[in-house]
Amino acid sequence: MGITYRMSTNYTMPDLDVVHFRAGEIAFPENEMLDKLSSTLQWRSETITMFGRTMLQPRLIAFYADAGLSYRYSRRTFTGLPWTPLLGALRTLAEQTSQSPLNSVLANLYRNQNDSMGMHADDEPELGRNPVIVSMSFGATRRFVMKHRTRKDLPALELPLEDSSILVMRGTTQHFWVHGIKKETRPMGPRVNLTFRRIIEPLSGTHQEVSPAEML
Ligand SMILES: O=C(O)CCC(=O)C(=O)O
Repeated sequence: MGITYRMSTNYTMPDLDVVHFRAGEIAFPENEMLDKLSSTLQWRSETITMFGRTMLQPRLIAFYADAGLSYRYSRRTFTGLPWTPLLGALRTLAEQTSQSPLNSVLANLYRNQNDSMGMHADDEPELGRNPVIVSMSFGATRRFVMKHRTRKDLPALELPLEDSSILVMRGTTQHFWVHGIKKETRPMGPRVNLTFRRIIEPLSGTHQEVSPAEML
C-alpha cells in the first residue's frame, strides 16, 4: 500500500490541524470502493432529536468497532458491528496515514444531494483530548464546511472532499472548529464517508449537531 504526501494540503488557520490527501495520493486496497461499501455495510436510518423535534437523519449510518465498543451519537448508543475484511483493510490504511491507532469507524451514506450532516464537532468525551479523526470519502464530491466556534472574523473553509480522498483532523481542531456537509442543489450521486476514530474512555457523551437548521 503506497502513501505519498506529495500533494497533501495543510490548511493554516488558528486552532486548526487538518491534512487533506487528495484523490490519487493514496492507494486504496480495492477498486470500486463506493459500490462495495454502499452494498455491503449494514446501513440504518436513524432518528435525530433537536430542539424537541424528532426526525429522520438525512443520511444512512453504520458503526463498526472492536468488540465491546459503543459510541453515543445523537442521543443514541451504537454498539459496534464486527469489522468486515474491507473495513479492516481501510482501518489499517487510516492508521498508516495518521500514524495513530484507531478502533472504530462511523460510516455515513449520503444517498443524493438532499442528504447532509449538520455542523458539529467530534468532541465526545469517549474520544479523549485532541482526537485524531481519519475521514475517507468515496463517490460524489461534497463540500465539507468548517467554521471556528468563536472567531467570527475567520472565514469558513469549504473543502471539496472528492472520491478516494482522506482528510485527517487532529490536535485542537475538534475543540475550536465545527464541521458539516451541506445539502446541494445540483443533482448528485451517492457518497460514502468513513470516519475512523479511537474510543479511549467509557461511554458518557453525545454527538450533537449544533447548528443544523441551515444544513438539513
Ligand atoms: O461526511 C463527512 O465528510 C463528515 C462526516 C462527519 O462529520 C462525522 O461522521 O462526524
